[in-house]
Amino acid sequence: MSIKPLIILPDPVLRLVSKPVERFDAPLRKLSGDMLETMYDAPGIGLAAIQVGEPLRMLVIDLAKEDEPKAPQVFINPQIVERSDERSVYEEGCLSIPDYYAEVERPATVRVKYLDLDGKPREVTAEGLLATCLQHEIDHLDGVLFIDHISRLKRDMVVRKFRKLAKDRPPSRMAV
Ligand code: GNR
Ligand code: NI
Repeated sequence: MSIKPLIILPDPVLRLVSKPVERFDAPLRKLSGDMLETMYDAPGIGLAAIQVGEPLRMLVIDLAKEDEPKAPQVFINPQIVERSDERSVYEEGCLSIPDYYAEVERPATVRVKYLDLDGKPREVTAEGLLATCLQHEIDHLDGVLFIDHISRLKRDMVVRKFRKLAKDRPPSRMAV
């Protein structure tokens, strides 16, 4: 397994719409392992494939606390099939927008259909942090970032700041 460089705002790759996974093979397992290792290293609680430059509809999540055993979860071709009317607000962050945090309101509960690494259909009803994290990650698969859910004023400020930062550093994908 290996740690991959993270794609950072304002890289246009983050705006791509990812393609469904069709092959449940060794390279897919390798990618999911690399994504988990990259997420643990960051550290983060979730990661979408596009954040390491792979436009595939796949995401990983681990909500285990530091003193708990690892609990990696892989979601392939996930689809939200039901959203609660009830909303909840979480302070969100994103590994592709380092050190920026903002409150986002989303459905409190979602039902998600997805495939596991063997291509087997699965379903989960998620609430709390898992619901928020799944929605944040599934947004990534459609090129949507959590800053798209905050006010335009705040979003413009963040994007401007990251554009400036990008000018002072070489594109991360060249830094291999
Ligand atoms: O590590 C992460 N923490 C987080 C906190 C609140 C809501 C969503 C997240 S996901 C984020 C990792 C990330 O950027 N995933 O795409
Ligand atoms: Ni993110």
